[in-house]
Amino acid sequence: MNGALFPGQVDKPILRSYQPAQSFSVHLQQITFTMRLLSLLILTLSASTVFSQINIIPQPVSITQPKGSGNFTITTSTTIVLAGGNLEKSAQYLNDYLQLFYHIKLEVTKNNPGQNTIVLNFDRMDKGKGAYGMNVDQKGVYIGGDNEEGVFYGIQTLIQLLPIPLTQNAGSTKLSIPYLSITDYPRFAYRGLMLDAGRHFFPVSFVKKFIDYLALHKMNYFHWHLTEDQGWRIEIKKYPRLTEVGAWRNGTIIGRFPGTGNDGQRYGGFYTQEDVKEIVAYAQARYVTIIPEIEMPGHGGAAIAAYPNLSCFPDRTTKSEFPSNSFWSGDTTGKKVVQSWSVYKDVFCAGKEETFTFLQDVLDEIIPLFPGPYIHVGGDECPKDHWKQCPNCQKRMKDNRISDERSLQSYFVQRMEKYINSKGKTIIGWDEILEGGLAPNAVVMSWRGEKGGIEAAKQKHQVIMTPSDYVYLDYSQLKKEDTLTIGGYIDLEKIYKYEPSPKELTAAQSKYILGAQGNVWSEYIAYPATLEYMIFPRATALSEVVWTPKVKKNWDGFQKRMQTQARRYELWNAQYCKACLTKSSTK
Ligand code: TNX
Repeated sequence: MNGALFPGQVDKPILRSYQPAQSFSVHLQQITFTMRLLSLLILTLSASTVFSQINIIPQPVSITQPKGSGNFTITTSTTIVLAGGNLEKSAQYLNDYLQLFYHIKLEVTKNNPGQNTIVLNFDRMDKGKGAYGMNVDQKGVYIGGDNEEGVFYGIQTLIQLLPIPLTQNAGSTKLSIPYLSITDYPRFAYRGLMLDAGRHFFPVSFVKKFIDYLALHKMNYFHWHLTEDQGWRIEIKKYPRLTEVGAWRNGTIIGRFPGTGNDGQRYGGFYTQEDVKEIVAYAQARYVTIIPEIEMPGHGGAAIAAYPNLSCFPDRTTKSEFPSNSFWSGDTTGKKVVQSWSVYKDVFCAGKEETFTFLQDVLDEIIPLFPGPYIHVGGDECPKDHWKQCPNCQKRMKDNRISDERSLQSYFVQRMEKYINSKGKTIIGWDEILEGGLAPNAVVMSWRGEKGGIEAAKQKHQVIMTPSDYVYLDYSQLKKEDTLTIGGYIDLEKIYKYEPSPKELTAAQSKYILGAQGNVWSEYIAYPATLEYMIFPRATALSEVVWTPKVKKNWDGFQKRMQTQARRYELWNAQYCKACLTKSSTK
């Protein structure tokens, strides 16, 4: 990582929330000034003492503190001891964090000097991936992971036990950690966030930051939505037009759909395969698995703009599919990358062999790039209008005795699943893939409520819960939101209280619930700063939903710990919704 934690970070003061109060007279100005001096003094004094309390998010399974408290202090002479193998990357992560935010670097060694150490080791716990134990006493810090992930999560907990400096230049912060013992492991194996890079493109540096945000919350899956009607975002060498043409649109609607105009700005971007390799390695060092999503059969408009034959009707213009009063910029002849939001009828043709050849070729380049077990094939929001009119699709149905277009979608997904399985990977699809019959090994992402997830679990399919009413991070988080969003309303309490394991399932069936994920759709999120604002603090609440045992969750306790977490956001220089942290009926 070599100082790359939060790439692109600029070294500026983090106390952006403490803006000077407005003063109306000289007298008032003086009072304000004195008060600011005083509060600065209090804040400075408290920097080295008060904020070393235990405010860990997600809340660990168990924390105990010995009678007669004490503190261990990390100094420049503290060493990180690698007592187990393959832990260099975790030690490096800790060192990078210490260096970036506390300006100290510790020696990493395999010899244990016996004291003033941070020991990284393995201890059998039989609590699955990510389990760890931790002990802080006069000798130092001991982290025993059941596995590598566990050690990494122990380090995340250690990071959260450090006092939080008030500025990023706080090399003088005393790194005292209270004596304690922690046993901890995740409730769910799947703890994820999805980033939509299709509607808006996010640069490599921010994708890395997003992965850091996952890691800092002990989350382990990054679902990367890479293709959309509004942009194709990954280089495919065999089909260069995907990024030459498909990664760019001539404009974007202004305001909420259907918009008030078009900004007329050419917009786009894509990740090269080299970028992807770099991001995958970055994620691996943080025990984050990336799930690439290549959308099919719907949401393929950008690919169709690049290769019109993928459409049932290559000669129909893209614009002709939209209402005549929709806002477009630039040339509107032929197929075009879409400039507006919503669902769009020009989907991949299910009748042509060419479509399957294309998608298999794309997957042939995608699969070797991503070492994780899953490929997401989308499957959502695929209007069947074209398939109903298309002679090729109708012939396909007749030849294969497919009764309706919904079943044709099943044929499509099952065929692609077979191909992906033959390459050793498992598919994930949005819950629409249940319609017309589920592909045999598919994992279902339940987004239209929990119904699809419940049904899939009953059919013994694995499920990731991501219901739009609870975990859509593109929805508003304040009643009076002054940021343009897609609408909806999910406040911090609602997401915190989300329960991913539905009561409709028996204990045996609920084993199929792998976990949950927050989705960041980016129609109305064009910039990293807006994206941070939308995910924080809600992603922090979600981390506790997926990690902490149900009985340990506590809304009041969480809100208290959030006060410290907000200071961590400040430390990281991350945007967040400040108003979401105050109890107020006017929200
Ligand atoms: C539904 S969730 C979609 C996305 C939109 C999102 C907006 C899902 C599988 N499809 O295409 O961006 O709503 O909230």
